[in-house]
Amino acid sequence: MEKSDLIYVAGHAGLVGSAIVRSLNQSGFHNLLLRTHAELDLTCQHAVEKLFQEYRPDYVFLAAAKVGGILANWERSAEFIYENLMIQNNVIHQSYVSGVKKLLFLGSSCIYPKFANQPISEDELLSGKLEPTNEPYAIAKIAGIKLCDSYRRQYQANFISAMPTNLYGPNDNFDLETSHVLPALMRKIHDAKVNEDDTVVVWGSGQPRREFLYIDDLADALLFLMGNYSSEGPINVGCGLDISILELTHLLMEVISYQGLIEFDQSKPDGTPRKMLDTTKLDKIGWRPKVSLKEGIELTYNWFLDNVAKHFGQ
Ligand code: GFB
Repeated sequence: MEKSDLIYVAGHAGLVGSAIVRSLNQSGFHNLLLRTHAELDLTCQHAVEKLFQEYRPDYVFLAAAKVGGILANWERSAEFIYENLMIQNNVIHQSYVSGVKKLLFLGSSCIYPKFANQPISEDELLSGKLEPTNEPYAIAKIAGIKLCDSYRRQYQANFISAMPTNLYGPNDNFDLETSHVLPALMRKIHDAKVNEDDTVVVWGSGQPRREFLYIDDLADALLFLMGNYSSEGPINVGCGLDISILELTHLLMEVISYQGLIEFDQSKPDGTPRKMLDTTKLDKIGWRPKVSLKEGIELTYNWFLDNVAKHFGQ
């Protein structure tokens, strides 16, 4: 990418998109095309066609998506499959029509089978049944990978697909119903501390294991891939370590300085027992994460205190 190139960051206001914009700005890229959800409905084919015809961006980071934690995926699966299919079909097709030099599509680790061999290699894709709680979302993301690969094969479009592990960091979603586990537990433990509650509720058994990548590490990896990777098929982006939800809860309690009891709400689903990514493919081309989980949680909690807790008057 040249500094003069026009770079469209679809979904720039979200957790991933805002980190990509930070990383681009820090790397000296300021010629950015940004549209909020209110300004542009990416599920509308004509609106997306109009944007690409008018601006003809050189590079596209497709970070816009309908995302959420295990409960949101389970309860609103029609929205998750419909909106994600529409967004990616519109942006990927118009990128081809308008001659975008390169597009990076963002998927998720939930595209892999529930009981994939661990750590999960890219070769496990479509080798088994998906986790039911997020199957519709996963199928939409798999369709996005196949769309990119098909445009690469039939039209020689330079479209790549990155599969990040569970992400967290500044600008995350802290809503207790729709968020992912790390921001949800951060908020719950903070609230328990402020309200002097004796217990904090953790969904499920606490036994599932998850891998967590700090969002600025992900953004750094995406800029690296945009500059150094150009092949068919997904490429995993992770940190190579996973932790049980119970261990995560204890780590969060340590950072937030809260000593209380943990209550497990077994009426909530555990989801996939484990989904740590094999990052050999990415290691081989020379990228490694920099931020440890404890350091990332400390950075995120400081952001939370300045931007979310204050908002709730805490
Ligand atoms: O992060 P999470 O919502 O989604 O849940 P997944 C991870 C694990 O944390 C599950 C447990 O076992 C949850 O039961 N958990 C414990 C909690 N307490 C909580 C809580 O208060 N809130 C939440 N949300 N979880 C997502 C997919 O799966 O992974 C998405 O649904 C996406 O589509 C994302 O792929 C990366 O990690 O299970």
